[in-house]
Amino acid sequence: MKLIMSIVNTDDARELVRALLRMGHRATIISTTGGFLREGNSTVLSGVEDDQVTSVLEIIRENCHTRIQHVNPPLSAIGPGGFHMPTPMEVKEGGATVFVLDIEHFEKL
Ligand code: 2BA
Repeated sequence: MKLIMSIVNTDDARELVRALLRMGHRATIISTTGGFLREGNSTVLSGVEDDQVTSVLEIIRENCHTRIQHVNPPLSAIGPGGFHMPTPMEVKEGGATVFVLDIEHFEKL
């Protein structure tokens, strides 16, 4: 069994979970915050059998869209030092950052 953790744009998360459920998968949404932009995103957890991983990845691909954002760089990206006039930088965000983890043991108690 695998746990698929997908960090996605919150605007895509509901539709993604709907699509997963329609295809007979189970899913949980957690509200999360990106470390770099410090903006809200969503993490979708889905526990599946090994042979369903490809299907879930396909559903994620279809429902999560890449966005270009222009943001002022967070202080952590500027580094230590003196005065700095921030210039907006372009970041390509999403569609999804996906981790597929082996599950050692699964049990519903
Ligand atoms: P954030 O950390 O807020 O990052 C948002 C976007 O900013 C990233 O999009 C990337 O395009 C850019 N970015 C991140 N760190 C950067 C840096 N040091 N310099 C320049 N640009 C940078 P994505 O790569 O699509 O990531 C979207 C969100 O997925 C991230 O939000 C974070 O919450 C999560 N994520 C991405 N990679 C991860 C990882 N290896 N481990 C844990 N979470 C991760």
